[in-house]
Amino acid sequence: MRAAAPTLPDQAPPELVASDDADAPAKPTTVLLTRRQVRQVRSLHRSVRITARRHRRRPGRPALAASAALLAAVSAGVGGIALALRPAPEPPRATALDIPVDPSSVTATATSTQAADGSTTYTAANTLDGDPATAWNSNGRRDGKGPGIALTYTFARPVALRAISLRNGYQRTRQRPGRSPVDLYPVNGRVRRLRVVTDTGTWTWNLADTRAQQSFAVGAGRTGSVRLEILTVYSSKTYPDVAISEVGFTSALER
Ligand SMILES: [Ca+2]
Repeated sequence: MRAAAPTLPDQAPPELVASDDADAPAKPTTVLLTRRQVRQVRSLHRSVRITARRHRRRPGRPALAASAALLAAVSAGVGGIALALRPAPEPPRATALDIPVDPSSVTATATSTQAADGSTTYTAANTLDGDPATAWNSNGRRDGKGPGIALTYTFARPVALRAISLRNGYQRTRQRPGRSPVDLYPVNGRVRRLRVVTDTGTWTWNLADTRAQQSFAVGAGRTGSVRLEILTVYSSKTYPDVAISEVGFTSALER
């Protein structure tokens, strides 16, 4: 009996067909191959064609089984390459599982604090109120321009700390009747470099001289507190105090 010569499939193998909906009609998709992978596919196709020609010249030989096996190998090879080239699934966004630490569950203290000026306070708690126009100010006249001064934030319960955010300087414009407004950002010092100390380690955080919020990814594990030790500052030419308007924390969501 003369066996039919094997033929290459007219359509792309199922592995090369993509569809978002399993029930929807499949649509061919484009697969990008490296030169090496192109050579592999061509070599496989060449082997099939040679086997098919031999089979036609010598009908009845058990070459059909071998050809079918080669066809399967081609499909598997192409499919394997397609699978290898399929974009890797995106890793889960770690940030989606991160949540802000409730500022009301954090207490802040500082080793140096400027005394209140009337109703205007400069305590470390001002960095947790969500208002950039209120700030912690050090007592620069007594304690120097900043290096060695530290802020400590203690959590009601230890948190799996992921990131710290900070708004540098005193981001308030002082308005007084009959006087020109005074931008208090440049006339107070700003933090340039911090040492971040948690229950699990110590890091150095270099900050920019900007009013924009800055973030520091810690990945520090569980900690009951964060200590921000000032190493260097952007000095002001007016007041010797250093200021921070806001500090926030992000922790991993814990079930
Ligand atoms: Ca504030």
